[in-house]
Amino acid sequence: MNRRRFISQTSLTSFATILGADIVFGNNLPKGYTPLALQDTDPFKLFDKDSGMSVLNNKPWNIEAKAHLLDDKVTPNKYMFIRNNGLIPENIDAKSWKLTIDGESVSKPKTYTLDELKSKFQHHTYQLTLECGGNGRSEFNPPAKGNQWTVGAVSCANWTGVRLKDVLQDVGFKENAVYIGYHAADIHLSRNPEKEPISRGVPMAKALQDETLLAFQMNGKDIPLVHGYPLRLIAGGWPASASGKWVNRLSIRDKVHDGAKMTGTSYRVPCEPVAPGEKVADEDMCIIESMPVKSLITYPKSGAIIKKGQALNIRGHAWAGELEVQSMEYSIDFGSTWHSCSLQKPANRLAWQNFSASINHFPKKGYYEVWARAKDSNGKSQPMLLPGWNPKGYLNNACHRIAIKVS
Ligand SMILES: Nc1nc2c(c(=O)[nH]1)N[C@H]1C(S)=C(S)[C@@H](COP(=O)(O)O)O[C@H]1N2
Ligand SMILES: [Mo]
Repeated sequence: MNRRRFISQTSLTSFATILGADIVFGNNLPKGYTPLALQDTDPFKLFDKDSGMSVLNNKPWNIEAKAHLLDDKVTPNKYMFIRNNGLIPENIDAKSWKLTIDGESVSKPKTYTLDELKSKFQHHTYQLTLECGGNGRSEFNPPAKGNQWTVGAVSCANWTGVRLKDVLQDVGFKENAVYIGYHAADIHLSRNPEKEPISRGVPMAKALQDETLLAFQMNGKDIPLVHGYPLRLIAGGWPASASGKWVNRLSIRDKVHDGAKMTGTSYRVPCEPVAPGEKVADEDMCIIESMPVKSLITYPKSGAIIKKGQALNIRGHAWAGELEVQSMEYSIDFGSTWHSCSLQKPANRLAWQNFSASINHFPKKGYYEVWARAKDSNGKSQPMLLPGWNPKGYLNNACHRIAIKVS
């Protein structure tokens, strides 16, 4: 090999393939230099997302949907929000990917290759709601630091994988097991390999549910890189931070997992309501478990105009963490009176439910808002406006509202 060539012949060939043209003076490219045309960080192209999505941050990448983009019953990749705490892992090789199960409460640590997981255990597919604990954060006052999610950090895709419980039972664990904690291949923003961007988990009872998966497919295809390829933990109905992407190690713990973002104000809220802005002692903070009841009007888009006498057909989804949604209502008079929507059963436990209504009682021309409100199977409804303030702005499940003009 000519020593004057700064860049390897293989990377030159692969650059040329991606560019669809030969790099004429390619042999002069300095080592480690990526041609400008390949430095494209257009996130929509990079992650195969719809250009209507909103980028909240690019380091790390955080991208959300808008309500009307979430109209599909099963969320396609192009409308799925991205929430990263660190940098996306580089050079993933699914062939050599391994998952190690260890921890204080494992009977004996065990490592599986991805192929072993796929061939040894039965596959299951569930449609599962994943909502970021911080979805809706932008509305809190005093404001909470972090990505200013509006309503679009929620998805409900089909996930295929093996049941975590089948794997945990195959490995074996002690009676004192209380929690599982995930470890993943993503990179801390500081690039310090000793630090993990995030390492969360769930109690054993959640880990052992039928729907808790070690997933390798999303919507029938390999999981897209940004969503956790090649292996992801999925714990539907809980803050999506419990669903570790790029998982390569699971620890069976004899105590509540104490990984990155399990303590302090991360994914924890005051156990009892506090006044907005109040300081909360560490011991008065509780880990978020099942997400609260919530809903989203996905059609029409806010700002729609209809003619007087014309019916307004609305539709959307409702979900309630571990619970089912019992009923769904809408209001056109700022919450003074409510009318029922028709509500479907979920595709399976922990999937969102579709609702619809035909509204034909707008009394006259003018500006209206349609507010939607879901009630869970315990009889708890969404608050009309903001729920309880908390330091990091989690769990805003206020009613979704769209503007309508009758002309
Ligand atoms: N390894 C790893 N897993 C992770 C995260 C992360 O940064 N790294 N973010 C978590 C958070 S906070 C959320 S809301 C979801 C987002 O999943 P998505 O990007 O596939 O929509 O992934 C969770 N799993
Ligand atoms: Mo999140």
